Amino acid sequence: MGSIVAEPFAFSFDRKSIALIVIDMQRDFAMPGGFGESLGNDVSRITAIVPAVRALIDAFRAAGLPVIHTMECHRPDLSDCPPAKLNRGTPSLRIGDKGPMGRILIAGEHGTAILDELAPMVGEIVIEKPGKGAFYATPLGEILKQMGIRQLVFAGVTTEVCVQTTMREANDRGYDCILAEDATESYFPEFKAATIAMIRAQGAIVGWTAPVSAIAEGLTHA
Ligand code: TIU
Repeated sequence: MGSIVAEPFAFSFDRKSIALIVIDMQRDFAMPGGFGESLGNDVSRITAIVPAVRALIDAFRAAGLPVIHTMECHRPDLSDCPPAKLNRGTPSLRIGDKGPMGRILIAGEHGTAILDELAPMVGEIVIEKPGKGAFYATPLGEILKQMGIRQLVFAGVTTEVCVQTTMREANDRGYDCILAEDATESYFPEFKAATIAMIRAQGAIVGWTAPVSAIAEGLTHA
């Protein structure tokens, strides 16, 4: 068994049953002209965590442990995008509209792809998801069962939207979840801080949190 120095207390894991899930590190959330900016956000906060996310991915790859990537995206005909999502608010560009990086949040478009620095390696699982949570309308649950995964390390964006939603989905499905504090980011620093606090409150009611360095250290000794 391995152990990671974490809050609110040590996170125990078995190296045979732990995986990393990197949530939605896509151009659409990190680059000007994408979905994140269309919603009025400053996307430069997201690119700042790329080195930390890369360090965490490298630690899993070096340990020979699974790395799973997710992408929030929709089919070109938008048949998997409910009107409630498509028509929400007053973005400068809606899902499916043509932007400078291609159609917003559409599978296969340049802007929808994962950032080059964090691109999946051949053989790593990539989950395309139409919702904020990665379990909803995807094969993720079945894939994790087949792999025998019981503990999940989370990184990616945004902390309070797709990361937190997926952690809560996973927690309810019986996974022990830990969030890499410096490998996740929000457009709103106060939302990131609140999410980290609420995840680990009440004796890890949703899960644990720890910096990338502590997670990498735990993997090395497992
Ligand atoms: N807008 C926002 O904060 N996030 C999303 O729309 N998707 C993800 O978090 N990936």
